[in-house]
Amino acid sequence: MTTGTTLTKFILEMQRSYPEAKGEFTSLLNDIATAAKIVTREVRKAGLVDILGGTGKENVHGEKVQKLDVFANETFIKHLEHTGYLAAFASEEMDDFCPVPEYYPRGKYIMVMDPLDGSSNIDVNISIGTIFCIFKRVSKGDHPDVNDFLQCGRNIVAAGYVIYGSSTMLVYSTGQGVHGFTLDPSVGEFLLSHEGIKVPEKGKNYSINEGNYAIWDDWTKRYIEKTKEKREKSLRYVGTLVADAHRTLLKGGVFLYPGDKKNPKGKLRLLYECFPMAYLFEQAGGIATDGKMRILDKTPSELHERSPLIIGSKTDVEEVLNFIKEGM
Ligand code: P6P
Repeated sequence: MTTGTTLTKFILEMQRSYPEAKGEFTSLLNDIATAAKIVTREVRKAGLVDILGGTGKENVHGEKVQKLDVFANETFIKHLEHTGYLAAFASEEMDDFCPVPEYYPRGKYIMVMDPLDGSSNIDVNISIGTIFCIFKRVSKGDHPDVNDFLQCGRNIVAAGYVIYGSSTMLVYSTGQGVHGFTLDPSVGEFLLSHEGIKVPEKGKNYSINEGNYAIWDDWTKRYIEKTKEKREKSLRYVGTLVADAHRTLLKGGVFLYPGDKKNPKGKLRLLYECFPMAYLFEQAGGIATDGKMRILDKTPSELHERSPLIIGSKTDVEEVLNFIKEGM
């Protein structure tokens, strides 16, 4: 399809070419896009209004909650709960899952999200993002339950992210490849800019927080030392998963947030950070692993479970897996 096609037109065209694709995602993705435009408006003026700084509260992970986190969480829920396609939400910003209010129709999907990933970077004007993925409910009847969220990654039906960077982009997949749309603020529309994204077979960057060197497992130290010796890759690390993943998706290479001696499960959350990125990287021909198993083969035992994450180009991630095997 031609660059510049609107998100709505693209989804409808895709629906026609994939008879099994139904209209549900058209409405959902359009409402996600609307919420993303509203969050963009606040992010773009974050330095000017009293939306910076913390709320003084902490989220379930003991991390200070920035006001924009709360705003983003509320905005996405408000624009999606009425659609009749979703039955419940889970979010980094909410301790428990949140059913759609009973005065709205509860649909057959549930959505998990990190409404504002990288929020510690807001105050210094570094890219931040929203990450989401969608599952079909497994519970029957009116009331969704936690098992709707504790599903294997293979059950994901759609995933994506919004990156609030030099431009705002929506990148998503519903199982028919990965497609990127860039917000044109002059018309207020997301326009097709990256159709059929494929992760390059190999890339020139590695991405990891080297500040954790002292607590890395031996294999991580050996891999990074070898990578530095070979001088074939440059270190790029933003500290916002969406930004580091987006660069890796487009340019190739490898992003690692591995487990370490202090946190064997790593820092990132399986449900709304690792799963969506794993779904997208696999749809784009890349690999997503926790170092021992495919991320999408995992099943969380609780909403905010953490997991090591290694995503990127096939050749580059396979090289990492070889270092892990040698260390066994
Ligand atoms: P560190 C942001 O807080 C986040 O959850 C991810 O977006 C990012 O990849 C990671 O944490 C950065 O963690 O320990 O390198 O600051």
